[in-house]
Order: sequence, then C-alpha cells, then structure tokens
Amino acid sequence: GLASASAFESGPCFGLNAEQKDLQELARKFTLNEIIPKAAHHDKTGEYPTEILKKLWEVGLLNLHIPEAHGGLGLGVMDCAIVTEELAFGCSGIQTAAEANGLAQAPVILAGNKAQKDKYLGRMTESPLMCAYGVTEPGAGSDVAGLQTRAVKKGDKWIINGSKMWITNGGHANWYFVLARTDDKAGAGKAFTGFIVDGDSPGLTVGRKEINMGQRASDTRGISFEDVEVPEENVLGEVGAGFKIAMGAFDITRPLVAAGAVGLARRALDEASKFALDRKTMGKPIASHQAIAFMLADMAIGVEAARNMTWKSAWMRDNGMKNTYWASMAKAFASEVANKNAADAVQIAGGAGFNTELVFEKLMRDAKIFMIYEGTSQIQRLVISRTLLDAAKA
Ligand code: CS8
Ligand code: FAD
Repeated sequence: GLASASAFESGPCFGLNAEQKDLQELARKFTLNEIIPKAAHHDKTGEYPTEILKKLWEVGLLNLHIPEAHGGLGLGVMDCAIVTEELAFGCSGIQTAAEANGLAQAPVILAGNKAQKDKYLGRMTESPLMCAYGVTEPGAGSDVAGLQTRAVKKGDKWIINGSKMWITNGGHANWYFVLARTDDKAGAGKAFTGFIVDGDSPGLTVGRKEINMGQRASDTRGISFEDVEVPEENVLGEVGAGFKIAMGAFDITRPLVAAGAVGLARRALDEASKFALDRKTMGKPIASHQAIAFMLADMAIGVEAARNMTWKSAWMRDNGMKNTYWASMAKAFASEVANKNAADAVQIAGGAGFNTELVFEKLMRDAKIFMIYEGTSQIQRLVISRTLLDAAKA
C-alpha cells in the first residue's frame, strides 16, 4: 500500500501523501461527473449501475485491493477509504455495489494460493467483472457459526447444498466466495471452509432482486445451491479455516463500510448547509437561526470524528497492526453518525426534506443499512465489549 511504515515512525499524522491526494481528486471528480447526475435514476428504478461500474473500472477505481502481482494496484485500506468516502458522497448504493467486489476479493487475497489469485483476481483486472461474498443465510446473519450450507467431499470435488441470503452483487457475480460447513462436530473456528464458486456452476440459482428501503442501485439477492460441484482447487486455504478467513476479511472491509458512512454523513452536511443558506424564515436564512447552525455544527463534528476513527482503523491495518477492535468502533460510530446526519438534514430541509424531488430523503433511506450490513451495530458492540473485557480480565 501507499501508506508507509515511516508514517508510524514519525508519530501521528493526519496528512494525505501526494498519491492519496491524487486518488481523492480522481474519485471526487468521478463522483461529481458520473455518479451524482445518475444517482436518482438508479434509486428510482433500481437499475444496476453497470455503465458506472464499467467506467469506475476503466479509470482504475474498482478492485483497488488487488495486489500488483495479480494485475491490480495493491492499494492499502487507507487509500480505499479515501476513494470509498468520495463514491458514497455521490451514492452509497453505487458505492456498495463497487465495494462488494473488494469484500469478495478479500478472502482470496488473505488465503488464496497463487493459482487462485492469478485466475480469480487476475480476470477482474482484465475485464470489468463483479463478484460477491456469500456468508449470510436466511436463518443466520449475525450468528455466522449457525449457518447451514454444507459442503461434502466426493472424490476430487466438493458438493455444496444450501442457500445464502442478502448477497450484494448476487445477480451480477462472475464468482462467489462461499462459506459452508464442512464439519458437523467441530467448533466454529474449525467447522467451516471457504470456497470460490464460479457464477455459472450448474445447480447454482440466483433469486430475484430484493426491493430494499435504500441503496436501491445495489443488487441484493438470495442464492441457492443444489448439488453444486466445486473442484478441490477452489478450496481457500485449509479445509476448516473458513470462519477465520471470512472474519479476517472484515478487518479490511469494515473500515471501508465506515468510510462509506462518512461519505453519506458529509453529503447530508453539505446539502443541509446549502439549503440552510438559501431558505429564509422570519426575515433571515434559516442558517442564521442558532438552532439550525448548531445542528450543522454537530453534523460537522460527527463527520470529523467518524473519519478520524475510520482512517485510524484503516491505517492500523496498513501498518501491520491487528485492527479488529478499531474497525468495529469505526463501523458502529460512522454508521450511526450517517443516520443522525441524514435525519437532521431532512429536519433542516423541512417539508422539502421529506419529498422525493430533493436528495435528503434518499440519504435517510440509504443510511439505515450501514447499521445492519457487515455486522450490525449490536455485533460491533459485541466485538468491542468482548475485547475490552478480555483486556480487563488480563
Ligand atoms: O459471528 C461473528 C460476526 O462477526 N457476526 C457478524 C457477521 C457479519 O458481519 N456479517 C456480514 C456479512 S457480509 C455483509 O454484510 C456485506 S454488506 C455488502 C457489501 C458492503 C460493501 C461496502 C461474531 C458474532 C463476532 C463471532 O461469532 P462467535 O460464534 O461468537 O465466534 P467466536 O467464538 O468469537 O470465534 C470463533 C473462532 O473464530 C476466531 N475469530 C473470531 N473473530 C475473528 C477475527 N479474525 C480472525 N479470527 C477470528 N476477526 C476466534 O478466535 C475463534 O477461533 P478459535 O480457534 O475457536 O478460538
Ligand atoms: P439477525 O442476525 O437475525 O439479527 C436481528 C437483530 O438481532 C439485529 O438487530 C441484531 O443486531 C440483533 N442481534 C443478533 N444477535 C445478537 C446478539 N448476540 N446480541 C445482541 N443483538 C443481537 N451478507 C453477506 O454475506 N454478503 C453480502 O454481500 C451481504 N450484503 C447485504 C446487503 C444488504 C442490503 C443487506 C440487508 C444485508 C446484506 N448481508 C450480506 C447480510 C447482513 O450482513 C446481515 O443482514 C446482518 O449481518 C444481520 O443479520 P440478519 O439480517 O440475519 O439479522
């Protein structure tokens, strides 16, 4: 990645280096020119943003984590956080579709062998393909250890049966990361195995596009597996290591979900500030009423604090530190700031805030999912509290 160890040696630093500034500028321009003009269309129709994703790929803003050895840019989590915040400023539904590629690729980057990386990451750099991360099931979301999809070894193949739910990019994936139970008796840490499953595998059926409250440009589906054959060479890491691989991915991607929430929170502040300068009541712009000005100030405090937590958790990862606790904090905090800022922006805009002509109501609908996907706010608090209590016991 671009964030170097020298940042650590020189002490705390909040500055972006020249490459990061360029990346931010590129993503900001892309958002302004390509995402913002089309966001309302994709929200209203639910049409998948294929053209935008293709353009993102062309300018090099998709699949940012893929290592250079496999044709990618090999950027750090911090670099990705910078890009993700900008994309989410424009539309967090489109940002989620883009970042779901990063989430699916993370287990392959963490645990894949050279042949798997060359094949499944390499092809993503050769053409604008999408992939998906399949862990959640109809009966198990927060409780990953409770998932029921099974894989059984038969000769030199694995046979997968079961179903996944709420899979982002589910209807557009060239391949899926799939977590399945391979041992009925072992504890979570040894009971599951991660597989790469080709999208066109016989027996794999993609469900209908779910109609969600927000982030409607993103594609969410159920996927079912009926005797789906997966070759032995598509097992990721060791048989039985899947739970840890699936969890390990979140150390990379929860900071990025947080970055998306920061982008939405910043957009709410930006739009509410402009509205408050424009709209007049009692003879002056509403921004001149202290009740409104102070709401804006609180929104700005939220953006700044959430971004600092996000960048810290990303930077820790890039500098080789275990960031799970900080990633959970950033994800929980930023997602709640996004919801508060979106609700406050609707309030500042009054009746116009509640109407579909302006962006405010979309921001409020889009914000909610940040508190649910990639681990709910409650699950982040579970991770945080377990860590701090373990430390208190020691
Ligand atoms: O079940 C865990 C959890 O995290 N639940 C939440 C699930 C979740 O976040 N799902 C998100 C799905 S993806 C998604 O929503 C995509 S959104 C769309 C794309 C967005 C792109 C912008 C839990 C509740 C935290 C833990 O479960 P438990 O059953 O209590 O397990 P444990 O006993 O804690 O752990 C079992 C073993 O695993 C090891 N472990 C746990 N956490 C980690 C991490 N890294 C590595 N290893 C881990 N983080 C743990 O040490 C245990 O190992 P042992 O060897 O058994 O001791
Ligand atoms: P449940 O786990 O049933 O939780 C219900 C409620 O109970 C929540 O409020 C939860 O916080 C609370 N709760 C549960 N357990 C506890 C506990 N131990 N302590 C306290 N409270 C608890 N998954 C994927 O694998 N890949 C994807 O690409 C993906 N994309 C998604 C996109 C969207 C739009 C949505 C809606 C979901 C997506 N998910 C994906 C699934 C998502 O990660 C889960 O919905 C989420 O983890 C919560 O699981 P659940 O819906 O089963 O809720």
